Amino acid sequence: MNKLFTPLQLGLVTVANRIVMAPLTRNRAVGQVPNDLMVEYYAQRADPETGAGLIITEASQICPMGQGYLDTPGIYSAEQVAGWKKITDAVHARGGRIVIQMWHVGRISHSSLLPEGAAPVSSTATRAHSKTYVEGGFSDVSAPRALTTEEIAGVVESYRHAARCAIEAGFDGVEVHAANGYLIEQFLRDSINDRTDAYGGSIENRTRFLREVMAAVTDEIGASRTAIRLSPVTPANDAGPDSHSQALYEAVVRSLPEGLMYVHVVEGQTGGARDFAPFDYGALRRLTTAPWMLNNGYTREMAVTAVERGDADLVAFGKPFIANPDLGARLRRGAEWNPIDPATLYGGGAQGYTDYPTLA
Ligand code: 8OZ
Repeated sequence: MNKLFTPLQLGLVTVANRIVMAPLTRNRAVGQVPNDLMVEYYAQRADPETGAGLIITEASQICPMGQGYLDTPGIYSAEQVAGWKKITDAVHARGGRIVIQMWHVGRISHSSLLPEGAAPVSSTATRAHSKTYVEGGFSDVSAPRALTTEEIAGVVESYRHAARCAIEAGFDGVEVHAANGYLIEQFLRDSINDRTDAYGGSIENRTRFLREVMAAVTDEIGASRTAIRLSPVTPANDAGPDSHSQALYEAVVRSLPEGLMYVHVVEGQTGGARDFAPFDYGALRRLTTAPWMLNNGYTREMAVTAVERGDADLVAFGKPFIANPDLGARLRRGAEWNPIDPATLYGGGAQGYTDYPTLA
């Protein structure tokens, strides 16, 4: 059989195949709490025979200051844990596996979304040239303030708390979102991080925040239930290129705790050109023994080849899973994929969310 459709051990759990539903922001969590419509959406994609071997949830803020867009879910309160529990139960009842993506947006936010209209926090006080989605539509992001050295430990503790909440909610693990120009990447890249304390300057210093987050999360729930997502060259959310991308991300991967559930890498520009900037992803991979997940614009043929050749252990599909709840069945049969409706990606209700057709 084609290796894409064969099982794999990921930490404490076995996934039935190598097909992963990528994290996808959908903005249906009104009040930041997962709801029944979201249960249906995830359940539709959970059966590994027809859907994904592993689902990664949409990015979910670890604390109120971690939110950057309207109606994204959180993973820090009892009410949110209860909402997510319905989703993990529904996925597990269908034989699926699910991890939650833990997110702090940093400077990619707007004061109207934050407690008491606060300014977003970041590694820097420089505003990003980026937009976010707030009540009433798109808006420029707000000017951030730089976290003080003393405050950083509190943010790390928010990651720890969110990881504990995720396990209480029944998730099989967590994926730390260290990609796409959000808080962790705002610390990693010298194009953004302008600090002069122990969290800025050298690669050793710029990776410190991520190392502390990974240490706290793995201490709380174990490395076998902890994963990470990286995007070494993406320009998403005004993340300019680091002056030494290859060296930076090799240092990142070298610094990761032993025995992670998996490492997830976005190749190129998130949702765009795979060859956006030169980068040796194979060299990154050789630095870890963790299962290796690749993402960005994979076709069936590319995914089959990547797993067959061993370039990847798992392949994550984003937009195809939005438009095709039965993407797994379509991949098995070599069937066509439904096209995506861009108008219903962010916000709204069931339309363009739970009503995409499956094969007869
Ligand atoms: C699209 C819209 C809003 C957020 C990411 C969490 O890029 C996101 C995101 C994507 O990682």
